[in-house]
Amino acid sequence: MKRVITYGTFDLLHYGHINLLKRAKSYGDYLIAAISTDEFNWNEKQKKCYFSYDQRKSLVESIRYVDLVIPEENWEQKISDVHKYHIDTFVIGDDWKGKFDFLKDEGVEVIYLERTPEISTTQIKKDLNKDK
Ligand code: C2G
Repeated sequence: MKRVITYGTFDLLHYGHINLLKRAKSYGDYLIAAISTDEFNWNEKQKKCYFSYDQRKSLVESIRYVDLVIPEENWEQKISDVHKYHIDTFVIGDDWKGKFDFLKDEGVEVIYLERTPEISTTQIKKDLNKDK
């Protein structure tokens, strides 16, 4: 069984996220999605989410491509996660290209996938504010 992992905030879940998760799953048989906690988002990514961690978790858990959701609490956990969950492949969007190549030293295949153009949580918020 090939095991894949990916990390993200997944706020205001949209088709760009779904495209990523669908393609990530195609690299194996079991996909883990590590979702950034509210604290990690605020402290490390200065992101204030619309949906709480629990809400984002329940949304991502309902996606057919996702087999398990775990919390992402810090930048460092990726190295322990790939061993703890016996991961073969790490997948993330190419906005992170090169940032996680260190996982190759852990024997993990690292894949950066092209982001879905035009859509982003930030864009959704901007568009909704425009209509006010
Ligand atoms: N994504 C995408 N296309 C978009 C928007 C997002 O492919 N139009 C991908 C991102 O590249 C990422 C995943 O969907 O792989 C989740 O996106 P975000 O929620 O924005 O995740 P991010 O804040 O980049 O967190 O440790 C890694 C970080 O937690 C990644």
